[in-house]
Amino acid sequence: MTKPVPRVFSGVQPTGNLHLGNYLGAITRFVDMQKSHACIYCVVDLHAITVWQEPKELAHNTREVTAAFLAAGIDADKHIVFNQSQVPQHAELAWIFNCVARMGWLNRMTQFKEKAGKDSENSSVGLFSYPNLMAADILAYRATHVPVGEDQKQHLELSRDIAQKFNNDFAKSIREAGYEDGFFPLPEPLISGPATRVMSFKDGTKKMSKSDPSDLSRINLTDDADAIARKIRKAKTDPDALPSEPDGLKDRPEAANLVGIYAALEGESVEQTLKTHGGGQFSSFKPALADLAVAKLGPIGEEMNRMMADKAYIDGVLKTGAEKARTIAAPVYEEVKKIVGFIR
Ligand code: AQP
Repeated sequence: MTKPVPRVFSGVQPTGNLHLGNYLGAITRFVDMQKSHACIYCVVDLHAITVWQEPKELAHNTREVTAAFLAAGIDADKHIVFNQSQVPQHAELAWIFNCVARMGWLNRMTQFKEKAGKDSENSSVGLFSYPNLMAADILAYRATHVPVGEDQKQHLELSRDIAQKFNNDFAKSIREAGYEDGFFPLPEPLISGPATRVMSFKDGTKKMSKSDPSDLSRINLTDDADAIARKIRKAKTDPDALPSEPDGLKDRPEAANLVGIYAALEGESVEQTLKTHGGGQFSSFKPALADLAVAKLGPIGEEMNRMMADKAYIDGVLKTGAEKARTIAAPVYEEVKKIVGFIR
C-alpha cells in the first residue's frame, strides 16, 4: 500500500428532516467535488443512533438521505454511496481511535455540550465519542479532503489530531511497515461558499437544524413549492432595506442568512446578490428568493419522492456502494492491525 491518493469523504446523518442547510453546506459541495476527486459519500447511520432513533424511521431516513444524494446529482456509478453500518471497518477503527484520542480533547467538543445539554450524565457514551467515529469514517479510506458545513470544523480538527497522534505513537511500527511519511494523511476540511452555516428562519443566531421542533425554522428538501414559499414569506427579518455592500449585513443575522441562501442557490457571491437586490425591501426580495428556491429545490424534492417509491433500487445502490467501500477500507484496516500489533 502506497501514499494516500487525493480522496474525498463526507457523510450525512439519517436523522430525518434533511434541510436546506445540509443541502447548501454539504450536499452541493459533494456534487462539485466529483469533477476533480474520487469521492466517497456515506449515510452515517452509526452516528445517528448516538441519540434514540425509531428503527423503522431510521431505515426510512437512511433511504431518504441516499435519495437526496442521488437526486442532487451524486453519481453512484462513478463514485461511492453507501451506509456506514454495512462497512464494519468504521466501527473497528473507531475503537482503536477511542484508545488514541484523549478525554481532554473530547471534553472540549462544543457539539457534545450543545446536544447533551444539562443532562450529559444521561447521554449515550456514543454521543461523547462521536468525533472518534467520524475520524475513523474519514481515515478508513485515508481520505484527504472533507467537505462539511462550518459546524463540523472542530470535529475535523480532532480528526487531524487523531491522525497525527496515531502517526506519532506508532511511528516505529509504521516505518517498519514501509511508510516513510506516517500512515494516515491529515484530512483537510473544505468549508467555503456563501452558505456554510445556514441559520434558522425563526432565529438568525441559531443554525438551521433537523432537530428544531419548529418546521417553520427550516426548508426540508421534500417540501413542496407552497411550503417553500410560505416558509420564506414567514421567515423572520428586520424592517430595513437590503444594503448594497456585504458590510451592511453586519449585526443583521436574518438578512445575512437570506442573502447568503440566495447567493448560494444562484451560484454567485453575496456581493453580486447585493448588486442586484441592494436597496430593495424584503417584500420584494422574499418572493424572488422563494421563486429561486422553488426552481432549484423543487425538482430535487420531486426526484427524491419518486426514488423513495422504489426501495429495492435504493437498497441496491447502498449494497453495491458498501461492497466498493469495503475494497478500500478492508486493506487499510489490515495495515492498521499490523501497525498496532494485532495478530492477523
Ligand atoms: N445549518 C447548516 N448550515 C450549513 N451546513 C450544515 N450542516 C448541517 N447543518 C447545517 C452540514 O450538513 C452535513 C450533514 O450534517 P449531519 O446531518 O451529519 O449533522 P448535523 O450537523 O447534526 O445536522 P443538523 O441538521 O444540525 O442536525 P441536529 O438537529 O441533529 O443537530 C454536515 O457537513 C454539516 O456540517
